[in-house]
Amino acid sequence: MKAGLVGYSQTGKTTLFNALTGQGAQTGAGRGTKANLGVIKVPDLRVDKLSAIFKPRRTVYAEMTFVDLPGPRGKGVGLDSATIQALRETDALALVLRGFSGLDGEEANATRELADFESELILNDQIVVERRLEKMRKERGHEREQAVLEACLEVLSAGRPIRTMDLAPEQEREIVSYAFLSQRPLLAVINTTEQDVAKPLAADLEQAAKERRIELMSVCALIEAEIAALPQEDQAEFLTSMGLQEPAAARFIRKAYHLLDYISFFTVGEDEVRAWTTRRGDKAPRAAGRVHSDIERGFIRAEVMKYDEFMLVGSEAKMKETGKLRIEGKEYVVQDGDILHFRFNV
Ligand SMILES: Nc1nc2c(ncn2[C@@H]2O[C@H](COP(=O)(O)OP(=O)(O)OP(=O)(O)O)[C@@H](O)[C@H]2O)c(=O)[nH]1
Ligand SMILES: [Mg+2]
Repeated sequence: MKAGLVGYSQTGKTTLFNALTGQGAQTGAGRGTKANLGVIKVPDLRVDKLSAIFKPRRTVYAEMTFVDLPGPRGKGVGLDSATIQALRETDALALVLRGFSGLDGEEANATRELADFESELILNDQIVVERRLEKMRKERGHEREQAVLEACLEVLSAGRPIRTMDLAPEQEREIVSYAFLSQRPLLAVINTTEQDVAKPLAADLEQAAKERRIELMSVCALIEAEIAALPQEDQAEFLTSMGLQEPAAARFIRKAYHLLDYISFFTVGEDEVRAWTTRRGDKAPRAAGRVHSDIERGFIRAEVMKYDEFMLVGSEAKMKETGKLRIEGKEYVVQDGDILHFRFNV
């Protein structure tokens, strides 16, 4: 999965990116026109616990890719075509909003920034839809697609994102190839000052986010970058001293996961304990395909153990004895926390 860190210039995207990827407190990279790419491990206590039981040669966490994209310099400047292309290649967007006074002393106004940035996304989509409809109205044979696009245009013209439309799955399919920007799941990250990080968010911001179906969280990127730069042993102590439960990276990833309907399943053994990412609702063969396409093609069945049940008894043998190791077929819908073993034949 790939999440784009977007937002206006000097809002702290690169600082946050460095914190998330553990590159420490350094800014500058990702500035200007260059995009930064980073992969982070998804922290998961369940992986640690399984690893403690199996003592495998390798422990592998799920991964998430971030792209740190340079933002427009201000309202009205617009997103350049390279950035738009990069946005289209992401699964979800994390929009970084400035919650601290700017260098020139300009006060933070996250609510306005949020509205402005969404307008950019909406405008881009509107242009795409209008161009397409102009052609379609002269042709025939695209009636279903045209109907969905007309509905989109109405919403976009009213300044609302496509995200807020309740499209049926068959309508979604008609427009999936457009990869509309205002349809992307969006997590707004308010980059606050050290003083404000524990404070509740402003009511108008909460309201604006709700109307747009946007999730909110606040972080202090500077603190997070400092934490990330500390040696592992000191991180917990520092967090406690700041009154924080865990680094923002963990919260951020959980939010992003939730937002995207991603879940984790595990494969275990003496060789490797590993977490994998799949979409909520995926059936066993699709999940198997995340591990290897051969396993999806040759899928026969999956042996399933529930993480919680497994932790209670502590071994595969006991799971079998108590009848808790289940054999599931092609129609099984994988659940978050499933420990899976695939049987396949190629
Ligand atoms: N006061 C304060 N300054 C911050 C915070 N986060 C970032 N900054 C500062 O804001 C400036 C810009 O940070 P960057 O992370 O480079 O911002 P950016 O969004 O990547 O900027 P562009 O790449 O130009 O789009 C740097 O001087 C940071 O030190 C914060 O939480 N509080
Ligand atoms: Mg940057």
